[in-house]
Amino acid sequence: MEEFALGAMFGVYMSKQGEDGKLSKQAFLEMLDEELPSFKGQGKNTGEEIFKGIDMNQDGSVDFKEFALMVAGYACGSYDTLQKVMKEAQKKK
Ligand SMILES: [Ca+2]
Repeated sequence: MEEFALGAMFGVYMSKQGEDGKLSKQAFLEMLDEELPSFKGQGKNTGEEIFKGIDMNQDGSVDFKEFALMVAGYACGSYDTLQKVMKEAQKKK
């Protein structure tokens, strides 16, 4: 999937359920199921686990920065890569 498409997707789900430019956990899980089944399907990671990995500041929602990091990880092709990307991002904070 193109990264641009992922960005557009974020906008759609954000307007649907998010608030203040964030995706709620519920909206995020819905998006995973509907748009990115392969993201979950390729590993043993559940949507819950992926959400926890992505919600860096642990506020219970995914903001655009967190989403962008997910896209970067997704573009690299695997959840393992994504976890590395997230860890690096956290170190830099
Ligand atoms: Ca967050």
